[in-house]
Amino acid sequence: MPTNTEIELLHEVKIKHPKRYKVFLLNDDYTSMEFVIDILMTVFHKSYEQAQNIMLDIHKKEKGLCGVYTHEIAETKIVQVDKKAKDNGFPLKAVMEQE
Ligand code: TYC
Repeated sequence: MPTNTEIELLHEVKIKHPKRYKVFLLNDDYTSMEFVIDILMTVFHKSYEQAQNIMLDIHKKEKGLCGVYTHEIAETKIVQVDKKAKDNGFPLKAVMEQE
């Protein structure tokens, strides 16, 4: 008689993990540092200190990782950044990349 574990193995229980997407903010010359910090805290739920570090990283290296999400959540973050930036007259952009 096979054990339960063996039966489970025979049935090959497969869990489908959703693909994950990295969301980055891009550097530009016009968006204020304060605004980027605000975006990182409100949209990406970073602490003030984390937000400051990520913002400075982007400022120096052209883009910075803000978080990793499922496709739908990553897309929502990008739309939120777009709307807030537009409302405040900044050209700030976010992009996503499959992990
Ligand atoms: N480079 C901008 C400045 O000097 C600041 C900035 C940082 C803009 C990060 C966008 O994603 C960004 N005001």
